[in-house]
Amino acid sequence: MEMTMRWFGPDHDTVTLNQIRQIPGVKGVITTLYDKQPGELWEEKEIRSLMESVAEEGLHIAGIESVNVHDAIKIGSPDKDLYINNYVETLRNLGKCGIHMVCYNFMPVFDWTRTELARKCEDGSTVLAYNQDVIDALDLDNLYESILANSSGHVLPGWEPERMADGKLLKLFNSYKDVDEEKLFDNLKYFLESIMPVCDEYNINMAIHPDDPAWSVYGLPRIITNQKNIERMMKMVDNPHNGLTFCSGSYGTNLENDMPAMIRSLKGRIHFAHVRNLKFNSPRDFQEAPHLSSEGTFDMYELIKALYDIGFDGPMRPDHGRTIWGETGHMPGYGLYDRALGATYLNGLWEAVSKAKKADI
Ligand code: DNO
Repeated sequence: MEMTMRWFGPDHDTVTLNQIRQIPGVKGVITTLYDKQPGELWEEKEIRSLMESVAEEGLHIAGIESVNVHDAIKIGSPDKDLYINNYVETLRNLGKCGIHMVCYNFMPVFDWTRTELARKCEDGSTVLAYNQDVIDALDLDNLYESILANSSGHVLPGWEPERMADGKLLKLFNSYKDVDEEKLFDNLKYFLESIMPVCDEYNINMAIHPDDPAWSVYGLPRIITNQKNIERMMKMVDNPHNGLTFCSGSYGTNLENDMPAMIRSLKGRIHFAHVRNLKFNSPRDFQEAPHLSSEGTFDMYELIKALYDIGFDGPMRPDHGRTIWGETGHMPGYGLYDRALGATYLNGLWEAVSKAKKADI
């Protein structure tokens, strides 16, 4: 396992590489070419220049989050092959640069969805939160506008104005009208079959991110939500490079998901781990919590133990943090302080689990 931090690049992140470097045990970042639109080709020289800026600060790129998949591929529209070709070439360029892990998602229209970006907690911190009743009462444009209004001026990943502003969201939404779960599985299969050869050639682990929350939002199909569907996905393109990002904060939104058991069933197919905790007011009203087990719903020790037991050796990162200690202006969920606490806690759990296991032998 390698502990990492997500970094959005010099123009989009308030957290600097030097700050990341000062977090104990963190040498790798998970990053992206943030200004690229889904479907656009990543040139090799652009990737190399990103790598150099990270190396100058004594860090390295442990993986990409994300190379976003164009909606045409998810919808299965006639122009999908154009975007798939760009995706394949992008993977080839990443492979040439020695990058071996790519996180992506296959969620229609929205990436992660939250209804509040700064819910106040008793201790004065703020957190991201989701309440299904709020979603049910909001029309789509209002959802986009409210996310935009609370994003501290950042373009949030997955909420690009190029796709959603000026009424585009409704059009986009409409273009998914014939896509149900079965069709989405078919389109994912087609995409994966097209990219596996280049992944095999350059040893690139594809790590699909789960749908967050792990259920349908606004009637859109969502498929990466539970063990049954993950198994289906793993089997339909049975190649170790077809793997996943195990995100506890996303699979964990559905309290029926037994996450340690899911991890144990996925040996060799988890290529990236996002680890965070949640607190529930009701099954469909939750908020993000400090990483520590006792502050939320999940037993983080059991999650880490399961990852250790299956021999997980990919990058892990603390996930969304609370906003604490007066930090301002950062990408919601991605300030420095609470994520640094999370990284340190997760490193501590990993050390404890690994030493206990070694002592057993
Ligand atoms: C949210 C993130 C997601 C993730 C994408 C991967 O904070 O975990 O936006 O990066 O779904 O493509």
